[in-house]
Amino acid sequence: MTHLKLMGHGYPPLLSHQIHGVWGSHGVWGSHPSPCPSFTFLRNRICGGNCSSPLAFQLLLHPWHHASLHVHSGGGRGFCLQKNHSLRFSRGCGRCQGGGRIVCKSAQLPSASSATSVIREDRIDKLVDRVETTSVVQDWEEEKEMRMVMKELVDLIVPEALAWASLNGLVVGDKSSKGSGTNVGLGMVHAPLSLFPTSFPQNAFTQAVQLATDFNILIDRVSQDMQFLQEALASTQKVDSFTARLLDIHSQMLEEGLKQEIQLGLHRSDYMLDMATGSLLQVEINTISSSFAGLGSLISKLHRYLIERYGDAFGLKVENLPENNAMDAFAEALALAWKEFGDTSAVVLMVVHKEEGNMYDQYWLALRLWELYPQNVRVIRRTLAEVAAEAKLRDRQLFIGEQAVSVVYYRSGYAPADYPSEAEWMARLLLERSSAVKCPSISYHLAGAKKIQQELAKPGVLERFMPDREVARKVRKSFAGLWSLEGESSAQVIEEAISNPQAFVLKPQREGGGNNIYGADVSTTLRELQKDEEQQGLLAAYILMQRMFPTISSSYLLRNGIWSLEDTVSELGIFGTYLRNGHNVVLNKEAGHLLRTKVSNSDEGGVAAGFAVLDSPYLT
Ligand code: ADP
Ligand code: HGS
Repeated sequence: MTHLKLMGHGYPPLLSHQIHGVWGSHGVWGSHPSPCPSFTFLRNRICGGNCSSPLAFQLLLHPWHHASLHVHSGGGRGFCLQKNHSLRFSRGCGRCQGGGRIVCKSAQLPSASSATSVIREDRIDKLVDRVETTSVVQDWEEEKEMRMVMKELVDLIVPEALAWASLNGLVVGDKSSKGSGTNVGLGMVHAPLSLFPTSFPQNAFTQAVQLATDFNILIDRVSQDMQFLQEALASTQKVDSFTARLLDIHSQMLEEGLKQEIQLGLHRSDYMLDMATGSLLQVEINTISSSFAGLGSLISKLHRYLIERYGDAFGLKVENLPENNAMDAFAEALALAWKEFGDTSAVVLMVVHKEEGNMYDQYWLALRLWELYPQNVRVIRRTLAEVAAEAKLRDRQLFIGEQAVSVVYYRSGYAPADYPSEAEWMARLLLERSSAVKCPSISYHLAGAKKIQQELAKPGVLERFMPDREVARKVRKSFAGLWSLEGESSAQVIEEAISNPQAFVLKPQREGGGNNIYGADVSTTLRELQKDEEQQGLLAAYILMQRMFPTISSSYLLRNGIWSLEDTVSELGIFGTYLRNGHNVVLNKEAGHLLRTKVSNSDEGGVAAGFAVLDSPYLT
């Protein structure tokens, strides 16, 4: 049995069982430790990371599996697996040594665009040639050679990517630069990003996209069932003061009979492709301050630019990149809400944090709102504290100073830290009492709570809001395991979570990242909360969720100008826009997507929180 000399590099075993899954059956690769990242990277590029991709492995498993495999993208370059399992970088059909079977047609090299790019393209050619003409990757030395080449290729492309990001506003505030979160235009750095898109199965992507309008409707219907919201959150309210304050505003609106006729939803439903079940499962739906519709659209554009320019070298094609109109779709929804309100002198109020590292994602929406609509809809930015100081109501019409406001768009107000004093709570109440279109209204905010996600997963509850059986079946299929920790019925799952904590995530009613409990801390916390009656009461502040383990890919992650090749997992976010005025649904759309990629051994996943980077899906 000949082996690839890549063995013994001690890479995490996680990957290998995938390989076992496919190749073990032939006993050819069974006992290998997983291959090195650059091989993983190549394998992912060859068959898009999902080992179930039929073509490549069927060929490998085909009785002639010792015959070589030759796969390459339109650019005529690619990799081929030789009879002796050695890896060979090849360009163009018929140049695969060792009598490989050709499986696809070759294509012309793209013409170089400018002098520097000619040099760059030429340099890339040389690098590819160097691999191609020197030798096959037969041993560790050759593997090092291959890594060197990949490194040089990436080193060449990174400056182009960062130039594009800087020139196209794919930027965030540089945390290391003082004042970058308050002084617009100062202390910017490229957003954390993946250099190349990450493969994502087309069918799972389509499934997520097709759920967007259903979740828009579900949130709207749940938000209108005041009793359901109050009852579902009643026990949480007793032990979670933040949720209690939000519920107080909700019941105050009920008491005062103040109804918000126009409802605007700018949602993002996040999913993971769970490797064990192969299912697309919902992590959560965000109904407040869903971020990265702006920068998410730009990372898709950056990847399209890089693939148009360098895709051939990596066997990547722009056809595999889905369009992403999130930025303009959010601007459209805000403009339509502004129009529905019907006061052309009014502005959109964006409620923001005092310090905001992600302000450019927000400014992009404001800019598109101005550029895309002849009425030149203006956006003003205020913190909740500034609203407390400047806002007033005249017959429920909201004014900031003398400026009438028609739409209130929250990019803060979703965490306890956003309400450091009563003033911020008074400001939230005033805004809720106003006639302005709130995004979200207090009922939309509560409908996005994790406790509601868990309650909807209970048998028959979702179906109450989604009577169409087919739609309910489709939505429920995306639900992961979700459990309440209250009452007798929770005893068994709590036991299970204590004995097998790795398989669960404990979630409080919080948003914004960094709040969940994972791994051994799940059992520690649950044991703590079971200590005595008083502690047990606190269980109502949490929900328990099945832990998902997404498919592992490998990506070039770029932070602060430095790249690293990592084993990664990704989370797909699908944006949804929804606008209803009374009984008239003005807008109900899927509004683009966001892929966030993090190193595979990270529990948390936020970009702003520093765990993940912006990415885009490469549909396979
Ligand atoms: P938040 O509202 O604070 O962002 P989330 O529920 O989205 O909370 O969780 C934050 C991150 O934690 C997610 O982006 C994801 O990376 C990870 N995560 C959350 N739930 C799960 C889960 N069930 N399985 C695996 N990872 C999870
Ligand atoms: C903003 N800084 C969210 N929003 O979308 N989290 C990530 O951009 O306005 O970092 O990965 C604020 C939540 C994913 C973002 C951040 C939903 C924010 O955290 C707003 S509540």
